[in-house]
Amino acid sequence: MALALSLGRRGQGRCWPNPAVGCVIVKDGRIVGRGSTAPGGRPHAEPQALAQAGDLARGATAYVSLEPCSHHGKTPPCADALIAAGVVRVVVAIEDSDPRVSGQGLDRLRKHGIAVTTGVLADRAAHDLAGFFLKTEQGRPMVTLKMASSFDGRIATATGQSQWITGPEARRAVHAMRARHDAVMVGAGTARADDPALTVRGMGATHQPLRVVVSRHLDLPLLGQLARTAGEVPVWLCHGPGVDIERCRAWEGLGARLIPCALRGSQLDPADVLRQLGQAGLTRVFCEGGSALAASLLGDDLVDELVGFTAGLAIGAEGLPAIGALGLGQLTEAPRFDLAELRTIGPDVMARWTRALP
Ligand code: AOF
Ligand code: ZN
Repeated sequence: MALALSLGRRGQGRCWPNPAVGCVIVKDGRIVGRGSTAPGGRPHAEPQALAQAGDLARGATAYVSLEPCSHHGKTPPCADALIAAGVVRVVVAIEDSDPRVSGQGLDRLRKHGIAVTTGVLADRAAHDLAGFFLKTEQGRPMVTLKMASSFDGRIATATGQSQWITGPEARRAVHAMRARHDAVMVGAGTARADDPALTVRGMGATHQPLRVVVSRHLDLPLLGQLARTAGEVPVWLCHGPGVDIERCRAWEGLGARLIPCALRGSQLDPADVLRQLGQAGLTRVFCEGGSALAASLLGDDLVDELVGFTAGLAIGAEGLPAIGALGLGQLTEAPRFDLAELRTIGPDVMARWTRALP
């Protein structure tokens, strides 16, 4: 199952709107087939592993990181494929939350006399597939908030200088993380101040997540890196009502997708932004700031994971804080996360914290 999970993780960022699943077929103690959900979400993991196993699948055990599907979608049900191949035992990490499947895949296997075990490494599967579960259960993608800051939690000097606070090793790790997400997301302030490309670089030929910018007024530079590369790697712009029609046309002309979102007060409603992204199929969003977007997501309890890169550098109170005002009175109101990982990375420290997932 650990192998099935790692095969599944290979698809992270490229299988949306589908979950990135892994499958391993074992016959007489030997691995005879492996599969991962293909880019774009199809074919599913199981038929690929079964194809590799061929006749050896008869009498074999299949380990799958998610309950095999039972619905007739764009591909036939994986449960049927396992039955037809003569698999005698299926071990599953976690049940599917898609209402078209949700227990029916397991029922179907059991009805055909297949021994079914569930819950093997379920916690790890719940973590790996959290984006898919959040999308099907809450209608929004999983959000990871990443910050690269000084020891005192600043992301730039008073003059806006931010390159570079962390070292090349940390920046490389960020690129690897981007590649495992469906989308990289920033607020308009960051898009204007940093003119970021938000692409994955220095990783060889790899998956490019799409770029999402959250901008109430769509006042973004039309000559910047995002605009220049919008034809190559998709750019989605979440904006508010009543934006200038010329700006819309200009961005559409560059190939950007415009996503109208609701306001709450004078700000874009972060819950609606994520709802729209979930409806569009996204399961895993990597938010790279800035301080306003980070505060609005944290304030609404919409962040599932924090990734912090901290440099041994002090910028001082005049620097730009990583997170804008949260308006908290009591410490008990502050969003708290559990430490999941801690390591040094070049001269910096990386910590990952997770929110208790549903
Ligand atoms: C599996 N194995 O590798 C994946 C599954 O739109 P469709 O027809 O491709 O079905 C998508 C649904 O299939 C998705 O919502 C989830 O329930 C399941 N994904 N199932 O047996 C896989 N990726
Ligand atoms: Zn399937």
